[in-house]
This record gives sequence, structure tokens and C-alpha cells, in this order.
Amino acid sequence: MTEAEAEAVFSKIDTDGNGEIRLSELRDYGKANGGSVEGIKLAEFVRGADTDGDRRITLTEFKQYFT
Ligand SMILES: [Ca+2]
Ligand SMILES: [Ca+2]
Repeated sequence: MTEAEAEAVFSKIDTDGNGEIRLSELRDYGKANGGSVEGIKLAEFVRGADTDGDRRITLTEFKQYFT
């Protein structure tokens, strides 16, 4: 996806708007989307996108994963 599309998806998931996605935000998003983020299973997404391993996905990590 494009950088702008990735940012749009990110802001949908980051419901408190603090610029990082916590696991609970991801779970809430997954519940509404059949357990996946853009067709990728949540567990797989976290493993792949959380490059520094702090269990939060920053916008930078998110964009690196999707663009
Ligand atoms: Ca957040
Ligand atoms: Ca991280």
C-alpha cells in the first residue's frame, strides 16, 4: 500500500491517537475485522511489524511493514 494508505490504516487502529499501536488496540481492531489486519493475522502482524520487540507498533514500524 502507499504511505498515505498505511497512515490512514494506522490512525484507524490507534484509537487513542498516541502514535503507537498497543496490543489491546490491535485486538479491538481485529475483533471488528475477523482477527486480521488488512488480511494478515494479528499474531503474524505483530511478529513481523514490531521490529524492536517492545510489543508496540509505531507509525514508523507500521509503514516499514506495509510499504
Ligand atoms: Ca495507541
Ligand atoms: Ca515496536
